[in-house]
Amino acid sequence: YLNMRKKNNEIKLDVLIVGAGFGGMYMLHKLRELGLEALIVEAGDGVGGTWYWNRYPGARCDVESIEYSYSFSEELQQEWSWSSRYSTQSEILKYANHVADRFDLRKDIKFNQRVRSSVFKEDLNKWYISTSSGDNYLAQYCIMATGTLSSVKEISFNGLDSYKGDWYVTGNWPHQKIDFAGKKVGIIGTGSSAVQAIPVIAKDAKHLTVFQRTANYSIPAKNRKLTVQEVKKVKSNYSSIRDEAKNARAGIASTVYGTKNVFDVSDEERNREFQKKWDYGGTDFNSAFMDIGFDERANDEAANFVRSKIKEIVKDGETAELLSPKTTIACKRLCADTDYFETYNKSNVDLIDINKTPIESLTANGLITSKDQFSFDIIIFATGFDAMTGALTSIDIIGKNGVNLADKWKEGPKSYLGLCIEGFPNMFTITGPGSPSVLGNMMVAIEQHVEWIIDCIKHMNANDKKEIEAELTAENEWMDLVEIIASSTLRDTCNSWYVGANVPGKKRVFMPYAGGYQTYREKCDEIAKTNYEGFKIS
Ligand code: N01
Repeated sequence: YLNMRKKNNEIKLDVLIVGAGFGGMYMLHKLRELGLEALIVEAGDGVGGTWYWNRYPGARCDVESIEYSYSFSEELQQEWSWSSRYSTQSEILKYANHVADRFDLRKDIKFNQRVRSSVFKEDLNKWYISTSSGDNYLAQYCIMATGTLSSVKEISFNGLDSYKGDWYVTGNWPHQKIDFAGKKVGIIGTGSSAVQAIPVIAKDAKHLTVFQRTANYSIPAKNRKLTVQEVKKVKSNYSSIRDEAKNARAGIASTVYGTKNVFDVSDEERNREFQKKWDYGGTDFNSAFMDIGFDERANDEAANFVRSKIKEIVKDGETAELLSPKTTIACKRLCADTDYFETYNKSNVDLIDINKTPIESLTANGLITSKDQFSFDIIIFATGFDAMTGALTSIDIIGKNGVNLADKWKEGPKSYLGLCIEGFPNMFTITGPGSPSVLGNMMVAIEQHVEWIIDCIKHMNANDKKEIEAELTAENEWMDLVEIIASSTLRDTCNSWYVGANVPGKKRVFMPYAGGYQTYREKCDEIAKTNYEGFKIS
């Protein structure tokens, strides 16, 4: 079918979507419903995005599976049953594949092709998109469903080439099972990925050495199997769960937000609330009180509670101190773990503070720090992502007047609503910088963006319009608002990937919209209702 439509090695489409993760798949499904010719180009050989690439041991969701799932099809939600409170990567990937099969998506997905460039042809109002396999597409709209944590940070340790052992990156994990039994393993990084991987690897490895730069807050996930009765109850109640999620600050229905400030209550009541959240498990610990994310003294109370838990769990005092984070608790994304701190009580696990003794170089057998030599059979880099912008700036995206997106974003990303970028007409970004995306439930954020884009394209077609572009003033005002909101919180108080501080040379800018998902959605709806205020439509 595609070959028939191919002329001059160029395939004409209404819409080209980049990426077959949850964003791209739903986008394709909705575009088909509109009767448009749409196609996904995907670098991997399967669907699932994040869940396709992040196959490291212990990888799981940190939003409850009931809520981290599509809401758009009643049949889909009735026929699919989640096994656990937080599902494994393999179960989520199975779900992604089920969705692809159920909605017959694969026939419009080109796998094993990476989009290399996307150039806006001003004379045609269309995007000319070229891929690694030599295919070219000409499309009215280009939709970037490229994910927020999908561009793995460059592994740039000295001596990597000389290292003779095996090495793996959590964000691009091999498809075959890695056997750690009897192996000496080193892992660099203690973010969410490492926090999930470390306890699992420590079970099998002969020895595991963890190299930590910054200690991280982690709350026990309290993961468990869901009972048949629970699943049944959820299935009969899905519509109200989804409604609640749509109207919640983080797009999660189950989060219970405290209605008091930390110092409104007695020490006993405060501790009781923290303990309740700790026992419930998962990442909504900070919602125990209203001001944890805003007031440093309040924040310190929450942080002290977690630090005291770490000291209770970890038997060796020095290790416990090293694992106790010194940053504010509302700054980085909280981790949700299963036996993370407990793992440091095992005799085969060591923790190295690389602030004190930095890694100097990898060697043929392992690595050297400023103090010691380590030999490893396997080294794991759990060093994170070029978040929110990396997946987009790694493609040559050329807009009007030959402007490259990477150049436009040198001083930090600019986008209107995290959906459209001035100078780049007819291009949409699903969960782009400037939208809440990573600050809440990605599935809710994805569905909202896809549905907004669909309504926008419908509006364009109904009015016989060919080009839509964000206005510069609207974009600037929006990004100013994103910054103002972030600076009213404690989110910018440490070196997180939210501000790009984890990537050397990246401009420090708080990228997601922190004003709450529900407020954001209302704003997007209002803009659509007022004839797309802030957009030039022609
Ligand atoms: O990445 P990270 P991640 N030398 O950037 C360290 C989502 N996610 O893949 O903090 C030495 O958080 C770095 O140290 P520092 C979730 O949103 C979700 O773990 O920069 N160390 C840090 O310890 C999460 O927030 C789940 O000082 C270096 C670690 O590597 C996001 O993805 C699971 C270094 C990187 O941590 C990213 O998590 C996994 C260097 N050169 C991920 N460079 C769920 O649970 C970096 N580090 C759903």
